[in-house]
Amino acid sequence: MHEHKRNYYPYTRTIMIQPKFFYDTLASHGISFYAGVPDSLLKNLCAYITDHADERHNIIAANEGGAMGLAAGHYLATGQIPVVYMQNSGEGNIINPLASLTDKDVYNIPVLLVIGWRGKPGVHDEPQHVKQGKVTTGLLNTMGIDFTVLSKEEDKAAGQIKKAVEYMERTKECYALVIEKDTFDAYTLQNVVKNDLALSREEAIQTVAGVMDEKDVIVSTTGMISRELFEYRTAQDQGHERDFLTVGSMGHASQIALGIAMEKADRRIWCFDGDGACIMHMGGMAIVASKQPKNYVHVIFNNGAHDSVGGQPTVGLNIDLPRIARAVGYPHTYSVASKEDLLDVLDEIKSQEGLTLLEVKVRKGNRKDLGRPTTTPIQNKEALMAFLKD
Ligand SMILES: Cc1ncc(C[n+]2csc(CCOP(=O)(O)OP(=O)(O)O)c2C)c(N)n1
Repeated sequence: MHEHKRNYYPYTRTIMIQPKFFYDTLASHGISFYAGVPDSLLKNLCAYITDHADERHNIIAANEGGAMGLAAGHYLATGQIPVVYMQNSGEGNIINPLASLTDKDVYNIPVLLVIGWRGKPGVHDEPQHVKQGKVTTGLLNTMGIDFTVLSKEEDKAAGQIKKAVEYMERTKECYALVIEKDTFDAYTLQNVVKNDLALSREEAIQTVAGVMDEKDVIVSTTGMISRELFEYRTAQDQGHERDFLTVGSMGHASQIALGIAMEKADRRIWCFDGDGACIMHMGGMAIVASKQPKNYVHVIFNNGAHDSVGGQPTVGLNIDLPRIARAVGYPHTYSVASKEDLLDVLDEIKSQEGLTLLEVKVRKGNRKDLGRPTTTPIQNKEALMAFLKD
C-alpha cells in the first residue's frame, strides 16, 4: 500500500536542468559565445540564450556548418571556447568543418557542441529522425569527437561540463554534449520578436494549393509547412500523391523540385519553402535560376522565424528575397502579404510561363491541434512516382 502511494506521490517532479544553470555554468568557465540553428529539444535553452546573450554573442546561423565557421572565427579572435548548438540533423552540415577546419589534423580549434538527440533509439520520434537518432553518437565517434550525454541532474551536469572544458583546454579539440529529450526545464522567451502580418501560413498554403492544376506537383519543406499541406489534402478529401513532403533534408526542397521540374516540363512544379530552409542553403536559388525551368514556382512562406522548432528568429523579414531571386536570374518575382493580393498574383502566375519566385509574408504561429502525416515517407515517394508517370 505504502509503495503504491509512493508511485503516485503528487509532488514528484521530473528532474531537469534549468537553462539558467547551464548558461551560468558555461559562463563560469569563460564560455559566452553561441552560434547555431535552433532545435525543438533545445527550445528552452535557445530561448534563455536569446534573452541573455547580446546580438554579438548569439548568432542564429544559416546552417550548422556556418555556425562552426562563426565559432572558429570567434575562437581565432578571442582564444575563448565557443558553443555551437543544433539538432542532431545538423550533424550532416558540420561534418565538413569538423574534418577540415576544427580537427586536430588541421587547425585544432575547440568548440563545445550541444546536440539535441532526436530519434534516440527507444524513444518514439518522427521518421526523419529515426536514422539520424541511431547514428548520432556513432558519427561523433567516427569524427573522433569525445562526448557525453548530459545528465538531467544539475550537480552531475556541472561535473560533466567541467570535465569537457578541461578536455577542450588541454587538447584544443571539440567536445559534444548530447542532449536527450526533456533535459532542460521550461523557460519562456521574453524577447519575442512579433511580426504584425495578417495572413497565417496555413491559410496561405491552402490558398496556393487551392489554385493548382490537377497535374501540378508540390515539393514542400520540412516542418509545419508539410504538415499543414498534408492536413489540407485530408480535409479536402484529396489524395497525397501530388505532394512530396520533404520531412528532413532542410534547405534542399528547392533542389528536389528542380530535379523533378527539369524532367517533367509539361507540369508546373511548386516548391513550398520556408524562410529558414531557403536561407539554410540559399545557393540553391542560383542553381534553380541557372536552369531557367519555365514550369517552376518557388513559393517562400516567410514568417521571419524557425517556427517549427520554437519560433526563433531568422533574418527572413530583414532581407529582400524577391530582389535576391531577381539578382540570381528569376525572371518573375512577387511579394504579397494578404490573401487578396496572393489570389491576384496566383492568377497572373498561372497565366504566364517562366521561373517565378513568390514570397508570401505570413504571421508566426500554428494551429495547436496540427497533426503529422499519417502516411510513411516510402508511401509518399511511391504515390508521387506513380502520379508523375501518368
Ligand atoms: C539540418 C537541420 N537543422 C535543423 C533542423 C530542425 N528544424 C526543423 S524545421 C526548422 C525550422 C524551419 O523554419 P522555416 O523553414 O522558416 O519554416 P517554418 O517552421 O518557420 O514554417 C528547423 C530549424 C532540421 N530539420 N535540419
